[in-house]
Amino acid sequence: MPPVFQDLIYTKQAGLAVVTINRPQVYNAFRPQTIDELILAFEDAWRDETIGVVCLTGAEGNFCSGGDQKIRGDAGYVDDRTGQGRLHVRQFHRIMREIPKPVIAAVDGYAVGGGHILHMLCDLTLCSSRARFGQTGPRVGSFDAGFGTIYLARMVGEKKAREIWYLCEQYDADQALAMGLVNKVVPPDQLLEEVRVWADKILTKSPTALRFLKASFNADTDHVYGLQAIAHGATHLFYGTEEAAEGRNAWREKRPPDFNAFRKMPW
Ligand code: S0N
Repeated sequence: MPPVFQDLIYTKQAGLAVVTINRPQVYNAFRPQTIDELILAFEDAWRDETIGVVCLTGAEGNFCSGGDQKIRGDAGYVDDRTGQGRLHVRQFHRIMREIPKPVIAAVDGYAVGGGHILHMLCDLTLCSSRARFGQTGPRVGSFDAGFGTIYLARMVGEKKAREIWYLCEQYDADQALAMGLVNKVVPPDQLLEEVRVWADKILTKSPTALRFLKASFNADTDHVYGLQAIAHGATHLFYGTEEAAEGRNAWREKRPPDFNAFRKMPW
């Protein structure tokens, strides 16, 4: 029996596991429980010998809007099960990369912030014509360095990656296709059918060849794991600062942030 989840919808059919983040009221932003459930779903898909492809998607017209800013405290995202602040999305990043089966992102609507990192870390991305992509960290007092910077630059080039992070603008589906962020754009009502088509093609291929190819593609950036651990530790420390709080609070209060007081740090 597949595990039962609160924040996800998890289905398996004819070799394809579909993991749907199901928090549409916050555009599928993730909380600590969501991350824990995503890890469990991917572990299940990893173990299941009938599954050859995993699809990560979001419910009701959006992919994922990143960490849930409504529960962001000074020490991470507050886990309502324990009261602890957590910042552990990299544990999910790791299993997305290491599951020895291709992972396809199906992006409808927004894939922004930590949600943008999730689609990037999928092996392939199919998106709808209404998809929108972007990073938001420097606007909301956050940053996701490591794969979020180094792997993005591998994908779109250094100049474009820096633009994406420094300006925090949004890019539409055609722009994403042009810069190599996605594999194909389709009408919204055909997105999951297209995933099925791609999955069926992959399912006819040698699973062993695919797993070694995935490991080999990953090898080029596996060194980033250590940098990511340091970077996410830095983000954790950053969240305890007034500067980070200004970004978070401004977003919650729907006003522009004022970071001017923080440009004077003497290091
Ligand atoms: C997605 C945006 C652009 C949509 O704008 P639009 O269309 O104007 O709709 P809104 O009215 O803004 O949103 C609709 C409702 O959804 C809520 N909502 C949207 N996004 C979030 C969110 N991320 N968290 C909580 N709620 C969200 C809105 O509040 C609204 O609901 P109501 O009406 O009830 O207020 C726009 O919403 C937007 O910009 N969203 C925020 C995007 C963002 O900044 N995300 C966070 C970025 N940071 C991260 O993801 C870091 C987390 C992370 O992965 C990480 C990084 C480093 C180290 C560790 C970690 C870790 O987590 O472990």
